[in-house]
Amino acid sequence: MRLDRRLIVALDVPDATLATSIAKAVRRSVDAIKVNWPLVLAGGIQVVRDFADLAYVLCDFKIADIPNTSRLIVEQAVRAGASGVICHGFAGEDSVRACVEAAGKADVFVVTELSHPGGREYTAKLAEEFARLAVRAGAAGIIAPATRPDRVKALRSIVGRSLILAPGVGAQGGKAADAIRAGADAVIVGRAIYDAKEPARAAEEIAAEIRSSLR
Ligand code: 3DU
Repeated sequence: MRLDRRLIVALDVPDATLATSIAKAVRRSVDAIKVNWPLVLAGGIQVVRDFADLAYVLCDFKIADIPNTSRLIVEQAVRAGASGVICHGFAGEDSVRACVEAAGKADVFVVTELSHPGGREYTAKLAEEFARLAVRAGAAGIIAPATRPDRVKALRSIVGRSLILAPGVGAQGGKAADAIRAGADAVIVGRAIYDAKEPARAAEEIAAEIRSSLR
């Protein structure tokens, strides 16, 4: 995964036409487009095919099933054009390994600790284990909370040079610069970009914040 801007847009817009126009507007300001269930359920898997012509598409299907079902989901995502997929660590090592095997050349990212307050209840308690599991299973990286930069830092010490993508910037209260300084390779931003009056401008502003945090 090439991370020049260190910014990934989460297009949780349940309208394929609107999502496509935002994708076209922001594509030069971001490294990837993350697609989640709201958009795929509204627009079908065709949205992944369409976006794959524009950018690296990261399918955030938060796969958490038995290995066979996990494999079948990853195969469909990759067949549609996904360059990366997201699975949960809590489904266990055999399920994560099934995702990595089915992904082939595509990247797999493992969710460790969810970024919302409820993420502290259960996922935080095992986040380090999920991070270790991700490395062992050969995943490209992990998903860690931009809302808690201290946790990004702690997880970085476990995953070494594996990638860390951090959602929770903007609407959830996290700051891009803080997450990057804590060790995230890129931040994932949804509402602060797609709900903005000018999404391209909002993305550029976040990219500028990231650049300045690196000086
Ligand atoms: O809060 P935002 O609108 O910036 O969207 C964040 C996106 O990242 C959204 O698609 C959500 O499902 C995903 N995500 C998290 O927010 C937190 C996680 O721990 C994992 C994924």
